[in-house]
Amino acid sequence: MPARSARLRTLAIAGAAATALLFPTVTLSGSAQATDEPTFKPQLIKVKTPSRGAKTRLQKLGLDLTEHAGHKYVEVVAHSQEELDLLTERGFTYTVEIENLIRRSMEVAELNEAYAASVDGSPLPSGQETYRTLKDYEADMKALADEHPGLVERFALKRKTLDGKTVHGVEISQGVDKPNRGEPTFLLMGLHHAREWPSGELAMEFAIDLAQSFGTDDRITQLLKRARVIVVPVVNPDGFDLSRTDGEFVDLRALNPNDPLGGSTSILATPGNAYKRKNCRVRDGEDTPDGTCRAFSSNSPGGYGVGTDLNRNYGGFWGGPGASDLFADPTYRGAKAFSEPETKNIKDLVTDRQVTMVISNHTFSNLVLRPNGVAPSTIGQDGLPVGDAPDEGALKRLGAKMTAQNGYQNIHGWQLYDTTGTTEDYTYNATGGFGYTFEIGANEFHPPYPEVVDEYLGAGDYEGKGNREAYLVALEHAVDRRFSGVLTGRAPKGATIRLSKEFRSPTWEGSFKDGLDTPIKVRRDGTFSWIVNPSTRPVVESRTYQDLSDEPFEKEVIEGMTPEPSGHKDHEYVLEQGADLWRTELDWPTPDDMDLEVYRKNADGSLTEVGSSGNFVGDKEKVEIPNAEAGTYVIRVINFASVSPTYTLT
Ligand code: 0X9
Ligand code: ZN
Repeated sequence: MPARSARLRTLAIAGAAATALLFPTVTLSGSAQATDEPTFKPQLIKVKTPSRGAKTRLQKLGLDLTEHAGHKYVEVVAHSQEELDLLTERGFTYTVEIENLIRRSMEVAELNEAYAASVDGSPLPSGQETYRTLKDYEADMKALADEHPGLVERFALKRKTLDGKTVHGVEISQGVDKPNRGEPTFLLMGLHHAREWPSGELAMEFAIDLAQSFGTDDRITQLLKRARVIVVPVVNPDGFDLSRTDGEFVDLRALNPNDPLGGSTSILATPGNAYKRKNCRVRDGEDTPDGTCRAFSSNSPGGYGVGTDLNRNYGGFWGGPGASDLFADPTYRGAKAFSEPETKNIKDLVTDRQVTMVISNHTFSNLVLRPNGVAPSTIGQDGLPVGDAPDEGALKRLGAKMTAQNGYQNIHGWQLYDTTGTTEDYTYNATGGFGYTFEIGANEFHPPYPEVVDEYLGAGDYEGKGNREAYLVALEHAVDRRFSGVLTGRAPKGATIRLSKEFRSPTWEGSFKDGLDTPIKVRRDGTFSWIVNPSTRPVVESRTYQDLSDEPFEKEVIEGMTPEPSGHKDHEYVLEQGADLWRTELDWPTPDDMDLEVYRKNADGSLTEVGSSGNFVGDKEKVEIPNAEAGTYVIRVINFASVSPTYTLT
């Protein structure tokens, strides 16, 4: 495949009407350089969050959180001065990591150009030298299928995007053009989030790699005889196209043949969508004329306000913690579960075949994340702590096998912050097929391209391994019979039989009609052998906790005086004996917001957080600690935004 190089874009638009549509907030000026850049440039900042509770409070501010977070911080994209002011007002402190993300995008584009000029093809399977555009992905998928008939097929997903684009994927398997005869599927996806460019690159490279290696590499050949691999490199083409092409500089001289600038040059950074995250939903329940997403996105800071967060729109516990119901928020969950065509597309893929392994690529923070999306102590729909996934042990072991290849951290999704409605929380709970999020890369949403090369092939201690090997481990899992069932039998030759199942999938507060329906073709010898996911879905598997009684064996009530807004009050509490379940409830008379955190007091006086509850405004707080040990604890009451003078701890 031909290698390409990045070029700073010159926009050629005929006529002033187009100008007004594209840049409604920009005033032109005749100065020589960059004076028309929007005054506030998006920044990457590192916000201090000393506890999990602080993280939850930060999450409630509706800011654009990244997955780059440690025990004591979360990195955030700040899109306006108001957001920085809000942080300070709420008592958060931060340091600036990247001061001007638009300028950084420019630097990255220049570095990519320099890299492309310095190499004659990268060591990637395709030789790719810089980030693909949407057009490049389309061309590469088509070329791959054309070059490998019978091994690679390009297909269109069922629903077009809101902007009228067709989403494509490639399916790779020996005899891919023949009907499925019971092979399991590994689904690899990229670019749910528009700005996370490496997530699509690595998916596309893996597809190319598999096709090239079939017939020469024995391990890959064997795997492609037993499994089907589906790669959807760009799940969100509307968002990605904007992010990839609208974050650069525009040469204004091209806008008007009469040259309103009196012959001077003006280079302008567009408000830009380079850091757009979501899809192109403009208003719930409404479609917009095809091709207009760009115009609607240009009047929101950094383009991030518009859209639904596809990674909060899946059905799995949709509408719960870590997802917002406010349209302008970065984690807007959408009007209902699967309200967006892009998430429905993926749902269709996992419900009409046996997908035994899922990886959804994102950037960044070098993580392999496994279900669940919310902490085990979170109280679920049935009033019990959600606990760990029933397959926690096996999910963790497979995570470790993959992180041994890419050097990432192997952790739960919830360990950084809570999420609901994410891809793998739905696919795992609906099918039992294991699912992971990969957060690729160390520091940026779309770093200089050589880092993409390293992330795929591995570098340093992981040279020769990297995500290429991690994906192969995933593909091996997809065909591992210890994790699937096998249905065998006889049926009329060439007949199609179906495995169907109807059920309801839980959202956070209800459920929706759901089901799986896999067709399979009987072999010419009249037999079938069909690899399938477990018949019991994880979501209905028995709970870890059993309720023996509604009444606690001991109960205590503490009244307290509310601290100042943003302040907190600590209650030292001695738990005299261990308890199967220790529940602390915080109540107050007004409909506003307090939060609750529980710490264990260590021998040296330091505190370790063991539970927290930071519900949205109006909801009261509850922390449940399963298997609580006797000892000294600190119960912390935080006034997030409450006017009540008193509170009650039970
Ligand atoms: O928040 C997300 O959707 C993902 N991170 S990103 O920075 N790429 O947006 C993580 C989703 C799964 N992870 C968690 N449950 N934390
Ligand atoms: Zn993401």
